[in-house]
Parts: sequence; structure tokens; C-alpha cells
Amino acid sequence: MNALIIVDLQNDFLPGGALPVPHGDEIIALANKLQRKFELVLATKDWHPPDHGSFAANHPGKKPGDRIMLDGIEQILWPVHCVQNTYGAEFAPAFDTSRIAHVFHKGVERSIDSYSTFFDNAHRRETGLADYLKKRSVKNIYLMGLALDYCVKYSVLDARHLGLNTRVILDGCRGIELEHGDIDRALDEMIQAGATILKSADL
Ligand code: VGL
Ligand code: ZN
Repeated sequence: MNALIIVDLQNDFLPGGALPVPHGDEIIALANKLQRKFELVLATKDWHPPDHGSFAANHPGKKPGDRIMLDGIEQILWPVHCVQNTYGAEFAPAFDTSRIAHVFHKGVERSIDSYSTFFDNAHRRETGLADYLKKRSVKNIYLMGLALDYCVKYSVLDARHLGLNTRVILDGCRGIELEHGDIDRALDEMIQAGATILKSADL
């Protein structure tokens, strides 16, 4: 079975949100359209408690973009975003969620971030997605969403680690590009890991 996984299509990652991904809103129409091509549609949400360690505001003297050590691993600091049960964490209003079978939440623990939709950044805890796919014998996954150079990339790398056939729908993603070249480097890393990059027109 093929599954479509739509990553973090939440208000805070859209233009006007707390951590806007440039042109992030442009993928909403495609997300709605592509769902019809898949038997199984899953989605993820970045879902942080207010005291989350990835928020610069929770570290006196630090600002977004700074890097710190958080519980033993390097962490980039972000603006406060996707706080549980706030508007910013909700799916984009124009995003059709009626066919989504399950939503996986990540970044829920204060002391560790989770870019990947499978594991936290230290691979200590699972979100449940790997088991979910295994139980349903899903071997082929297609990913789209935000942000290409963070959550999509780390999800793809973990998916390849888990042995899943992993395809990235390029025009279904937008990146943050915190540093120039991040998107291209993310694509290279995903290809190196054995993922396929395709366009929605190829589906
Ligand atoms: C993300 C930065 C911080 C993402 C989440 O969804 O790509 N990026 N939290
Ligand atoms: Zn986050």
C-alpha cells in the first residue's frame, strides 16, 4: 500500500505565522488534490508545550537562530511556534483534512525537539508512525509538506533507515532556507539516503 504523509501543514509555518516557511501556503491546493490518489493519507503536527526547549524565548539572552546544547544534543533555537491547542498549531484552514486517517504529533517533550515524524532528534522516542505503517504493511511512502530542509528531510532520512521506499513530492514542499543552499543540501542528503525525488505530475 502507498501512503501519503503530509508534514506540518500548520498555521505557524505559513506566511504570517510564527515560523513562516516562504511560500508555504502554495502547497495547500496540491495537498488537497493529491489525497485522492492515495488509499492512506496521514499527517503530522509539530505540537510543542509552551515551555519547549526549542523556543529561544525559553532561554534568557538567546534569540532565534542561536544554537545551544539541549539535553546533550545541539539545538537550533526557533521563535515560539506550534504551541499545543493554539491557532498556530492548527492545520491551515484551507487544508482539507477529511481524508486524514491519523495525525501524528511530534516535539511534545520539553527537553527534546523532533524534526522527524518518526523519532525525536536523539532517536529516544517514537511518534508511533513506524509501527502504524508496519501494522498496515505500508512499504511505500510519499511525503510532502513543511519544511523541506527540516521536518521533511529528517522524516525522509528516518524512513530510509527503516527501509521504507521513500518518495518526496518536490512541488509539494517548501523550505525555510535558514542558510542559503539548505534546500539543495537537503535534497542531496535525501537522495544519498536512497529517497526518490519526484514531481506531483509524475504521480
Ligand atoms: C520545523 C523547525 C522547528 C518543521 C519544526 O516542521 O520543519 N522546523 N520545528
Ligand atoms: Zn517545532
